[in-house]
Amino acid sequence: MRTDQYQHHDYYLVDDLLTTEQKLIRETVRAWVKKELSPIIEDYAQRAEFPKHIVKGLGEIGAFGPNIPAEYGGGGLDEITYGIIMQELERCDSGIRSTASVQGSLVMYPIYKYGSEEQRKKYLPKLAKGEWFGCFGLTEPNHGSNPGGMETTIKEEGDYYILNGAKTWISNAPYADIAVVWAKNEAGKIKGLVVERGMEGFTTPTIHGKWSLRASTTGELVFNNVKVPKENILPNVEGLKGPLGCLSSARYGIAWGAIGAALDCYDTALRYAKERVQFGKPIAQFQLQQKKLAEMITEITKAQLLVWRLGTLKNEGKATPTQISMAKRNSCEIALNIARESRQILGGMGIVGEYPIMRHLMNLETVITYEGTHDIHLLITGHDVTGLNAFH
Ligand code: TGC
Ligand code: FAD
Repeated sequence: MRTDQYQHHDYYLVDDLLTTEQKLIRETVRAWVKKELSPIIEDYAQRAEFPKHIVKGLGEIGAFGPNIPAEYGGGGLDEITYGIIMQELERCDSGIRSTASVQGSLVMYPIYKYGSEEQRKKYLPKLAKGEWFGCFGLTEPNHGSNPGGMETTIKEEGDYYILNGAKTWISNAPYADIAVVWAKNEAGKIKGLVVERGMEGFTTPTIHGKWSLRASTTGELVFNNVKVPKENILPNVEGLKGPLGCLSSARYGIAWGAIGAALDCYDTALRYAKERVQFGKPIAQFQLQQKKLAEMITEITKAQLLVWRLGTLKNEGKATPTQISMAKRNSCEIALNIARESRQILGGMGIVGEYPIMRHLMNLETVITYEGTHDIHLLITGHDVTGLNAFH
């Protein structure tokens, strides 16, 4: 069992830009992570098992829907606080942040934003507490980066929609009580609906054999003539902007979160480099290792400032999806580079579970892929700055 020795790194005093409440919440989440998660996460990841029992705890610390209004069970907090919570969770493990991102941004957010008042009251408070667990089905076997091509359909039949098709690579699917699913209606328009476990013809097979995000569970959603009551359709959105709007919220959380993984790698590598002696000196005294560490903290600092600014824009309702894409892409890139460099600083010890670096490194290969691949976010920025669309 590993002792979590993490110490805070804030080279440019970004903390001065945070409120007292934001800092307090960060301390609370960090203390919870150190007590409840850090001691167990490596074992769960090694066994490729999701620590299901932590779902309730995540609900208790307010990790599910912190930016959803309190009247629906959310935290009623601002967007920077949301980002901070995601960062603290991902400092421990990207899969744990993923669990919270999906529940908050991809399940609660669409129900809050696009759902009826009845749907909000039925689902949100239970999801916020972690009594119900949700997943988000957009990606399909033939449509990943291009979700607009989806083949999953709904057909009206009396008081029901008949749902057919399949989603894949779905985080939380094997344990989810409900799934927010995106499907095309008879007019070819994309609609969102809430599918509940137990509905006939709905199954959630697990995807096995992942070398990444091993402490998070991933599966498929298979719909074989599933009768979904009409009241389960999300009435207030139509088209691809529905799921993409949810992604904007989740991508924002990842932009903060991935910096958490980077911080944990940097912190580990810095401590190790000061303690590990070769050629009669701590390796931190060698210029090559100092270059690595100095570049890491520089990139972390730039990313911290970028997401803080993005958070203030989001609080003012001014953050654009393209700004969010830039920050998600940047945080994933710097985090993955920092994980790779940190692993090298630890030499052979960099590959064992006694240190968190290899786990972060493997996790970040997913984080740089889901919620839009690295290429896709670059093309979104390219489209924005040139006005020319590379996709169509
Ligand atoms: P395009 O024509 O550009 O857009 C269609 C409509 O959507 C609007 N829109 C957005 N709205 C809100 N937020 C965004 N980020 C938006 N991006 C686009 C857009 O304005 C338009 O609206 P309207 O009113 O004109 O209809 O769509 P396109 O078909 O050309 O696709 C463009 C592209 C490539 C950018 C998009 O499809 C994309 O982002 N692809 C990547 C797919 C992706 O990110 N999948 C993620 C699946 S979920 C997941 O990975 C969860 S992992 C969770 C975890 O475990 O943490
Ligand atoms: P593809 O779209 O097939 O892309 C393959 C390669 O082609 C990539 O390098 C991509 O960048 C490149 N490419 C594609 N189009 C272009 C282009 N126009 N120009 C240049 N290059 C291009 N999805 C959900 O809906 N819900 C979830 O909860 C969820 N959780 C996930 C959990 C995990 C562990 C993983 C790995 C994925 C998850 N996903 C989820 C799916 C994820 O969003 C997709 O994997 C991702 O969007 C990429 O789709 P794809 O894997 O089909 O790759």
